[in-house]
Amino acid sequence: MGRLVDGKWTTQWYTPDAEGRFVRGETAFRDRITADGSSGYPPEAGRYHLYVSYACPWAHRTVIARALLGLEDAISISVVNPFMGDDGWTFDEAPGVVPDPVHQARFLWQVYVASAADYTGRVTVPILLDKQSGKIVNNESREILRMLETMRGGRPSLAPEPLRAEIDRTIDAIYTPINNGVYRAGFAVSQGAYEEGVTELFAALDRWEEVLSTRRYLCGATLTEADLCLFTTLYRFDPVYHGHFKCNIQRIQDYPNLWGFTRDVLQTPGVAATCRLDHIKEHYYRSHPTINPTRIVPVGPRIDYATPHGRDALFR
Ligand SMILES: N[C@@H](CCC(=O)N[C@@H](CS)C(=O)NCC(=O)O)C(=O)O
Repeated sequence: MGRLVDGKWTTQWYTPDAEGRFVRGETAFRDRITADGSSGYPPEAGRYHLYVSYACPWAHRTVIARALLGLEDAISISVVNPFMGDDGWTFDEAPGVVPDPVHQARFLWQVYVASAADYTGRVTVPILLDKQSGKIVNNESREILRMLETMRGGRPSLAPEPLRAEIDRTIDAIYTPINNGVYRAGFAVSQGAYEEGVTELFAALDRWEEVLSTRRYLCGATLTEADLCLFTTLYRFDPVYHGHFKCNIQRIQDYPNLWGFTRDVLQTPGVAATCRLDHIKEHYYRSHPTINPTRIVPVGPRIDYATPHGRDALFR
């Protein structure tokens, strides 16, 4: 999938390795907003723009952080159409799509090319862009999360200093088996690669289920970036990864603690408004013809996310 436009870019879902494993590429734009502005990017309200997809778990992390850190007025946002076809992400009109006010792009690749004329590579969300120069600052969700932290007003931190090392270790620990694990299972093109991905995924879910039986959040009593990183994968799990990516050893709803945790984060004020299951289902089921050639989007499953989680009382 993907194509060359004026020799400027290519995008491909993935190039499997010799054993059929999904291999995720490195992100290209890695500048930083720093508190002292020494990077050339000071934490200035009104200066930065976020490009996201509501469907994408990586982008979703940054949308939640923007809401919880009170940055909705300070950082503007554009939302792509959930369907990703041969042209990659677009701003084609649909419910929930927010067009690009900076470059008036129709295709997301145009934002990359406007930033680096010779850019070739994957065209991904999220993107944090500097409106002053029109250039992409960074397109790695985890780094964007930490940058939003420097712009935080009076809201509670999602990466408090004393917990930072543990937050970083936790984000590292869940990345390969869980966040990327669902893709390693779903995009595998050999039985062996799929089984490797799905087995590691469920072994990790079992492990974190245990951890979450002893503490409310991954790093203790405080909601942190690490929880957002886990949440955006768990939220998509039963409606999409379980069926579409064949991650079906069991559901998240079958894990009392992971399921309670999912509802706990979702019911945190500000989070539900960032969650769009319609974009999520539309994106995955319609955009991967090798996995779902009919592009039919399933109607179910019916899931009650509003059930009280009780985790506040449990870990008081
Ligand atoms: N490492 C990146 C991954 C971002 C990513 O892979 N985003 C997906 C959407 S879920 C995307 O835009 N894919 C388009 C493509 O690969 O062509 C991050 O965490 O920000």
